[in-house]
Amino acid sequence: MTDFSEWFHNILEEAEIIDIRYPVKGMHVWQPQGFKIRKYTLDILKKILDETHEEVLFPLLVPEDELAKEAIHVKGFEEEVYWVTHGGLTKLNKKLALRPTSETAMYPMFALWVRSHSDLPMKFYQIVNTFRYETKHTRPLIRVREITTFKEAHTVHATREECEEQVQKAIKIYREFFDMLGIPYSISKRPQWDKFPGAEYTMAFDTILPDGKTLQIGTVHNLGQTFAKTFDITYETAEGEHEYVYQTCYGVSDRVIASIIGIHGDEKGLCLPPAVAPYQIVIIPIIFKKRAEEVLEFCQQMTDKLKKAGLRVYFDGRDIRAGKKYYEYEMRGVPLRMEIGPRDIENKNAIIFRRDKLEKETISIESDEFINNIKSILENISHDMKENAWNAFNKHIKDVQTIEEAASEIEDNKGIARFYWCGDEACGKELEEKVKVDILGIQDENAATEECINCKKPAKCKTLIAKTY
Ligand code: PR8
Repeated sequence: MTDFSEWFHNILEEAEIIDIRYPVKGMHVWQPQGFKIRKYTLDILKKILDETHEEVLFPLLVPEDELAKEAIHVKGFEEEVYWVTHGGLTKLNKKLALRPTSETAMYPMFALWVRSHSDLPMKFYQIVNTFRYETKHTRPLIRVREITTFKEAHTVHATREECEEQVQKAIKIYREFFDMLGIPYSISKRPQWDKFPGAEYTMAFDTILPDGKTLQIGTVHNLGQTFAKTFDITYETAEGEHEYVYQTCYGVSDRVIASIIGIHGDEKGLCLPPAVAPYQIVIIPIIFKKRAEEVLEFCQQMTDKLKKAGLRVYFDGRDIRAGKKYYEYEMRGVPLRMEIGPRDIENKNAIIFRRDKLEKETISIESDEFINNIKSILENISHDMKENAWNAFNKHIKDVQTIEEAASEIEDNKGIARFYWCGDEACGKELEEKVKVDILGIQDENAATEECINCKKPAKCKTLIAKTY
């Protein structure tokens, strides 16, 4: 695709994902097709989280004094907060913030909930909208001012070790989630100057969109005891002592949907993983003048059978050219199309078309065994889409030895360059300036025998750099 940004805008409109004409900058309307993709995506995440977390729902409004309590946190968000100052015509005594994220809404309550060591760990999540007055260029689903699909998890632990373990568990959860969507990612520790405000450190998932820019699609923050001390969240130990808790939080947003669309899509439009496709199969009758009724009836029976087997199926019996329907469902990214005409009914066959490979094959529908065949084809589609996306991603990550090589890797090969670095902030910022990129983060911290690509001092780690959204 030549111009990703243009392609992305067009497909959001044509496939009726979201309508960006809503008259507030950075805020958009989910349309039925988009809403379904969003729903199935969230269902996957909720299923994983529900095994170990409990879902809650906190208010949208945060009192000014609570928001202001954690100094580093509030500093990080001060330019992004929307304020409610009036109730009708009455000026409020205390301004209320629209949550930019929910630490300061939740943690005063956690202080009330956590009593003894036996209450811990606590693991909660909520799926809500959050508001950030982003000053950087807004983009639908990618950088929005109302994040409509903010999944935030917050956990509370008795010890530093457990908290550290939770960071690893959260990384595993997101790995599983992104793997089910076939979205490739790199995981790295953000440099100190780019961590979440108030965190000890931040682990981030980044993917690469087709224009070569990376998109942060999820973050896991180790909050240590920073917020516990600010909000006085303590527990009583078995020995009767009062100790501060340790905390983590982690989140993903609408960007996950942007990635599904951007990473799997192609010139023909969307290509949706079966797990989140509003319809996994569309059935198209091939109608000639004769036997039209019979074909329509057969297609309806086929639809009912597949639906009964738990698949999401749509039967398009509209009286328009089949070719027009093909075009539409290819653009909408339906993973499988099934074409059935009079001759197929006679031969007990159907033609199926895979959206990901754009290939047709004939399958037998003689016995109900064919339903398992269809299910395994859908599984193959998920598998192949994931593999395809990872192959493309891996081609765009290169280990480099010099700054020139890093620059040309990012300019020409459009992706991520990886090299040894000293870990020093001044050197890192100089590097970002020289290559006109951002440091994504660090990986593989044993680099004692190597030297920094920039200042030539002993290296401490490998770092990833890229142009970012
Ligand atoms: C937290 N607190 O808030 P985070 N538009 C779309 N997606 C966005 C935007 C935006 N304007 N800003 C951030 N994201 C922690 C963890 C509770 C949960 C996405 O963390 O500020 C990014 O993918 O890092 C980011 O990784 C995620 O939200 C969480 O936001």
